Amino acid sequence: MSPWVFHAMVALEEKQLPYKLEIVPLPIPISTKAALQPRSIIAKVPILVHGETWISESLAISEYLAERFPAPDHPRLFPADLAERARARQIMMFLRTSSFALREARPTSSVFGRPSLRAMPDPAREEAAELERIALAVVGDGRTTMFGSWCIADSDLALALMRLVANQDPLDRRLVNYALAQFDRKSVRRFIAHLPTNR
Ligand SMILES: N[C@@H](CCC(=O)N[C@@H](CS)C(=O)NCC(=O)O)C(=O)O
Repeated sequence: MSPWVFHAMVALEEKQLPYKLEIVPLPIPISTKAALQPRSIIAKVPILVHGETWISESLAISEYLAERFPAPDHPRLFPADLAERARARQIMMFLRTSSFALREARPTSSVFGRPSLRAMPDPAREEAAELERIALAVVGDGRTTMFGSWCIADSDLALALMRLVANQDPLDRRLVNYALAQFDRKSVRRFIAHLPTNR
């Protein structure tokens, strides 16, 4: 149910890399944290284990995969164009450092599990409006990807917008279509199939 695990798994799926999933309970038990810390340093999920390399922080994971398994031999995660890549990172950093009230009122579990029945408090509503403004600035013309082709920032932005779509909160129709198109990607469908509730 973690948006950051979602990011890492979509990255692996889009790269078409074989992987084995090990699920840890949330919050992570103290003993598990203690066992993870010597290797991943920051004991939060997701953690990518590749040989002797243990990396947490979702963006560090997708950047590692992008550089370790680069195009053209492997599908791209980040735009080839430098300015587009910077824009993608800008959006992903925004999604990781903001919208805390919205995330609390419309948690990831309300996207992949049961919708939240609570009305949105004002701070969450204001953050939803800011998210909508930003999303319209990057995909407001009805496209289903931010740039000419998919990038990993599309999946993150779609998940943020799905907090509103899944809970039937008001959202510009173009953004609803964008989020639903993104959620129809094979990588996202495979993430959803992995969820304990769907197995
Ligand atoms: N900024 C991190 C956030 C990772 C994070 O906060 N993970 C949470 C789950 S959503 C976690 O592992 N929490 C368990 C804990 O702190 O016990 C990322 O992008 O990966």
